[in-house]
Amino acid sequence: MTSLTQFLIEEQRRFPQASGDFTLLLNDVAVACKAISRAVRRGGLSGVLGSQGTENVQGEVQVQLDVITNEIFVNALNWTGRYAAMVSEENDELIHITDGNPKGEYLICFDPLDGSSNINVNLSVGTIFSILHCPQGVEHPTEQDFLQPGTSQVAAGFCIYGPATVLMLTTGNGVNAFTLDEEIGEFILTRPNVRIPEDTAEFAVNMSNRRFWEPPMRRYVDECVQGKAGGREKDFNMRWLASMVAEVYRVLTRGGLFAYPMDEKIRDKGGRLRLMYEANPMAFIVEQAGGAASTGYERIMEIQPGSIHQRVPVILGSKNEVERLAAYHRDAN
Ligand code: AFP
Repeated sequence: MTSLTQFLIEEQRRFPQASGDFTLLLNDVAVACKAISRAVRRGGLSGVLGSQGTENVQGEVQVQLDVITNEIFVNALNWTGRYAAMVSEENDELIHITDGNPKGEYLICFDPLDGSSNINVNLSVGTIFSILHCPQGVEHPTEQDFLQPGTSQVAAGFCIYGPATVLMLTTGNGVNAFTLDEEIGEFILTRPNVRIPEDTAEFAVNMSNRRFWEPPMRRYVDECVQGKAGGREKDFNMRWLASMVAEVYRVLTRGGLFAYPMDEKIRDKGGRLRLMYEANPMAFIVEQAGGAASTGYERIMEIQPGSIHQRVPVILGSKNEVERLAAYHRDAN
């Protein structure tokens, strides 16, 4: 039985010069996820499943647990001295480290409760995080210091609050999954070296948006729906959970293609999913597990961000299907 703590310390031993700060910051994130897991599981008992009655920077109505989990995550990291600043889906501006607290050399972007519109119907939700280096010599980070492409991430992960609470983590050396043993309060390594099958017969997309999609997306999904009758070599299955963490966890378990593509309703916003704390961390994990992650037109992790809440189209999962769909976009161009 390997705990997350043991795993991280053994990883750290591979880098003799390591200060231990990186190991500790990942442990801090894990503690925050444990606290969020408890808050989510007790949501109904604490009477906080309803709407907060406010909107976040995305113009989306916040549920109470959006705000509660955001506070948990910020408070769990603010004191540690490992971060120079934070970006949250729930905060318009950067979150600066409280005066008097030491600052560190890392930046973190996170969505404290992705899929929160599912919370009151008791479906899986999760926390997504992405960790970057703060540029050398920057004492007071600005938004500009966060605008690094996904290839600059030093770690990324998500914690899914489903039948089990599972932390999926990459530090650039593959992907490993840790299941929370609530009786001892430890994340235990349950899925070392997670890999995504290169082929799949399962796609996940919100079909109600079909009429708004670009032609390559419509072509790809129509072919999947028609299956062997439409020229594909197999029939396909479909899923849509409206919770990215749950979709990506399934893709990391049995393969698949997940897409929230560009559509005419959201073109002016740039897409639905946020680059810095949804698309980039998920792309890092998926690529590290042998999958692919694209906007349809370019590799997500090579996008140069323009703002901390920038949105992008997302197509990710089994490599051969993502590449087929990307080829349809190139053909259309
Ligand atoms: P919420 O966090 O507002 O529930 O949005 C979740 C999400 O960003 C992503 O996790 C889902 O894949 C996607 O939205 C679902 O979008 P639709 O509700 O349009 O299907």
